[in-house]
Amino acid sequence: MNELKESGFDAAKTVENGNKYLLGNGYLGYRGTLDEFGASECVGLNIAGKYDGVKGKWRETVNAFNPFYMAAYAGGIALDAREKNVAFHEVALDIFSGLFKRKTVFDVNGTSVTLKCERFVNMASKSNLCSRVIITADKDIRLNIKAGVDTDIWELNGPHFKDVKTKISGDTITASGTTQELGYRISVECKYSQRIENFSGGFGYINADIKKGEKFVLDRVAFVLFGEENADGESYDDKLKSHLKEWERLWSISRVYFKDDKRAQFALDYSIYHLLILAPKGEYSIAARGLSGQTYKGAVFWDTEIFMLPFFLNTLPDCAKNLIKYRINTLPEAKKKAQSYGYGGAFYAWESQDGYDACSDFNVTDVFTHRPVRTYFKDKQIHISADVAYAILKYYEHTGDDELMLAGGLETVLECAEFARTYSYYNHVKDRYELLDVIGPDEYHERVNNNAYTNYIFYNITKRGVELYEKFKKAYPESAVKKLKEWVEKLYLPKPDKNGVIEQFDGYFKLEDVEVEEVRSRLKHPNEYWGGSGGVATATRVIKQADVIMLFNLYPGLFSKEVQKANYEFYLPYTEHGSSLSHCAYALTACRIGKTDGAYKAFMDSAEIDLKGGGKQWAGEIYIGGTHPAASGGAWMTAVYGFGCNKEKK
Ligand code: IFM
Repeated sequence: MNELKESGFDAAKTVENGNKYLLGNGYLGYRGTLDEFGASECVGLNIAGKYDGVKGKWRETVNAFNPFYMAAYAGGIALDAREKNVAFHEVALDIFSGLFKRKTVFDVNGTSVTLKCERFVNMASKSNLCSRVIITADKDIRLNIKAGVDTDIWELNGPHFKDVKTKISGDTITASGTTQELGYRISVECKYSQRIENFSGGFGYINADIKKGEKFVLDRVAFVLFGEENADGESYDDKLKSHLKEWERLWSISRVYFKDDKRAQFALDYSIYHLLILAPKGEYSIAARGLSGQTYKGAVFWDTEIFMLPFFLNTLPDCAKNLIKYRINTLPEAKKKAQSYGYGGAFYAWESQDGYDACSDFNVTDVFTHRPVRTYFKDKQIHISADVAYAILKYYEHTGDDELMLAGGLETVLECAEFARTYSYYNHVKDRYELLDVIGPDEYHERVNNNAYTNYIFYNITKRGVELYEKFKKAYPESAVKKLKEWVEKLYLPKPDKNGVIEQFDGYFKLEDVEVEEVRSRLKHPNEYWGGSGGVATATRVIKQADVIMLFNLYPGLFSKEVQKANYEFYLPYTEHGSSLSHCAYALTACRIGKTDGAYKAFMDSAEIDLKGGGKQWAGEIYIGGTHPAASGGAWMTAVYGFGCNKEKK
């Protein structure tokens, strides 16, 4: 199956389909919305890594002006999928060629009018996106089209543009604006294949009489440009050709095959599609909600290093290098963050916007009181630094890129280790270092001591960093390495108990022993936040996402199968999978311990999340919807490292 397809129009699916039918080229993302839609239907042209903050609101990535707005009328009647005169409506996404297609047939007072649209974000370019509209009718009819660059854009924390100006020059409409905070001058330019009349405020009109059976074609070739950048003069067909060629190349190196399982094959292909449309075209990284909009502030989380990087390492190593360089380039900010808390080394941003930590002290709003809730993700989710170091080491393991290690790679690893060393507490009684007051991957339990994931990952990245120092003998002061060596030997690693279970953090076993559904039944509001100081899960064993289980995926060789099995069986009933990162973590572990059914189910939950419009949409009153590229990356890892590498059956 090449296409994702859906017939009939359902207004309730507008937001979900915007995500599901998303187009992208690693730099620009265009949501799967219809030509006649505007800001209220969440039309979005999201730009990777271009941030702006409006005073008093969260800083987020910028959505550019929409070049493809169009309101068409035939015989004076609107060609709008929301109207009653729709005889047929279908949208499709061809994931092998990155083409969005739409076909709507209207009954215009007895005349059948067909509106077709094809759209792509040019994979062979950074700044280009194109649309072709074809209108036909079974009787002669008059067309009036209002089209232009819509400057009224969907924004979560905007408006981001000031000094918005629109102009027309020949067949090209341009809208430009300057971002409020950082002063980027962004222009959206759109070249029309039809004459535009009566231009005003970004829109113009195209009038045409079409004969029965004749095609009216409108091509639009658009660019998102910064400062002095220029558009080129290529046609829609030229652009389509290079776009398709690039998609062919990408699939030739990235497809993974399932034998005799069409549903799993499509889910995996769709996951790979979502990773490919995010492959960075420069030294920037991937946001947690990809290019589907401004959710999570367009910020980069550990999702990229731990869940997406493996795909890029194995398919597009240059993109993997870009992801790694993004972290090396933002080392100065990570050092500043560590210093600001009184620590040494590098404490990476929990929600990175070019290194700046966009994570708010109040990242959730309470649904009952409507008050911001103090969350400690930014201050205490210290494993982010270990995740970054882990990714650099993984990259090195795959590529043997000594140059990158010498150009900041090893320094970054050691700075991350140094941060943990300075963060740690020496327990005199037990003669060991402990990592106290942290948050592990399970965000429902804040400010805990000795989270197993955190301690183990810091231990391992430090050990490896120190070993590599012996090889390179450069890039870091020897005295600091000596301290790290001594420290890591005494870093406490929670061991499996008599049942083989590793306690997620000190005291976890003493929490109320109830499972997910019991805790869910205690909710008083569907969007209530489960964690933090007063959440329903806080005093219980119920966890948001894979935590100890995630550790096994990073270091499968460190733990016996029996231990992995014991923990899988223990933690699964307590795991809410409230994060899209969770299913794949269980899927991977399930593969290693021969839980074939569990692995398959968890794989599908991960791979189909955006096909089904799954995942939580709200954290308290904060909208967190969008695509879930970490789940796509996790699905890919499960297929390759899980199903592909584990032969053992249940
Ligand atoms: O990084 C994740 C985190 O682990 C759970 N909350 C959502 C973040 C972004 O996906």
